[in-house]
Amino acid sequence: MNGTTRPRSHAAFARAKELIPGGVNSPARAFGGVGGEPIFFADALGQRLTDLDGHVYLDYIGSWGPMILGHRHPRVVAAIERALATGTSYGAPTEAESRLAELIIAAVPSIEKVRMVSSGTEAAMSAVRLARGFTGRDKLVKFAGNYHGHVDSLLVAAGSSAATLGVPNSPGITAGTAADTIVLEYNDVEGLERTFKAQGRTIAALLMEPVVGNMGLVRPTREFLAAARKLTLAHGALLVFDEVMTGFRLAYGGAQEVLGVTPDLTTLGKIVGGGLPLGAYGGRRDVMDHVLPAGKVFQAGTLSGNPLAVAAGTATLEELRDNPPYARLERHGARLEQGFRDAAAAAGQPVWIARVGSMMTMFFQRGPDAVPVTGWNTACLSDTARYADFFWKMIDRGVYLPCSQYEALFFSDAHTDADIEATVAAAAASLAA
Ligand code: HOZ
Repeated sequence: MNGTTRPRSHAAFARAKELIPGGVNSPARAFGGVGGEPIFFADALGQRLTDLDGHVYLDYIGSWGPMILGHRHPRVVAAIERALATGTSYGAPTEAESRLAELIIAAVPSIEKVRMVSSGTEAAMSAVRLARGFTGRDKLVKFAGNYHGHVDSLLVAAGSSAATLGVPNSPGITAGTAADTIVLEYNDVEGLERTFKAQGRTIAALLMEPVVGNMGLVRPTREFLAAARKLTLAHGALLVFDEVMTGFRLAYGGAQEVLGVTPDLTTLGKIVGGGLPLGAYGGRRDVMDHVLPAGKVFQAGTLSGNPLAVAAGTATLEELRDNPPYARLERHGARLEQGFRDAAAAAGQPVWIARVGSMMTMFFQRGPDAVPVTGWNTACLSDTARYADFFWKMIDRGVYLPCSQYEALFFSDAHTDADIEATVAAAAASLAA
């Protein structure tokens, strides 16, 4: 399967399996979608990862999104060190939290007030409770293959590792909880219209990834986004954008800036914490003021607004604001996309490639003609065995891609022109092999 040996990773995984379920603290990193054993890492710097056995890889995961500036960016490291010198957690408010809140509100078009939590999952869970508390309704609408963390009510037809590992509806989620979640196909305008016509008065929120990263990358159509906004407004439901992956990545203002659609609530994670555990949810002031203690919707957390995470997030956002990398990321993304497209064509491998900025997926397809991937019904037709083969061949060439067909790749501002060219060359060689 892969030619490179990694005895220290192998031993570390064997030990971890004895101590941690499946040997990992999150299933997305278990390599279940590509077979073989996960690689254990010892070091990360800039655009590179070094594994326990000393092999170096160009990193196209970036911790699944947060590391847009590359690993150990000097401005972020300095901010964490400064925060460290004054204490790691107070369980009390700090001025730094307001500074980060101000940055988030200035960046994200729809956010007027924001609450900090510790992960994207917490942000989604809290947004759901808030939407229900605000509207007094129970039902949620979500899309198959969209992933909003491991929140019970949203772990229905879920993407990411839930889809990769075959548990889109996890055991442990009660039938009652699942019954309050309506699952639709992404980009299906008619399905959306039918659902709101029939059940609009019971729907608290429509949750969506405005650009999906969790079934591989899938773009929304203009009509679909417009329908989502129009129907939620018409029926008094809240539109919630999950921008955990896309926030501060597709643009400083996230996907909503690029797409020109303003949701009622937005969930954030990953980049907002600059590589430390921090999530956030925010949106309309009148909705956010329902959160306790301003309002009555309960949500709390000992480490919410943790000083180290706030410092890392603040430094990351300030760097993105002061030195926007988005034009360079787009240029590199376009080159990567074209290079992968040419390599697949030369190898006679049918693919569907979807990309927005620095997020991209090459779906391996089975037929001779490319089939547009518009939602889970088409994403799930991918030739995952071919993807796995490609993944391992890229590993052997020092390129660390997502370990599942159903995850988007991310690259950083630290990736150079030469890195992108080396990746394109590795893809051409891997596809031809
Ligand atoms: N949200 C990440 C990408 N789908 C996965 C992170 C994880 O589950 O470890």
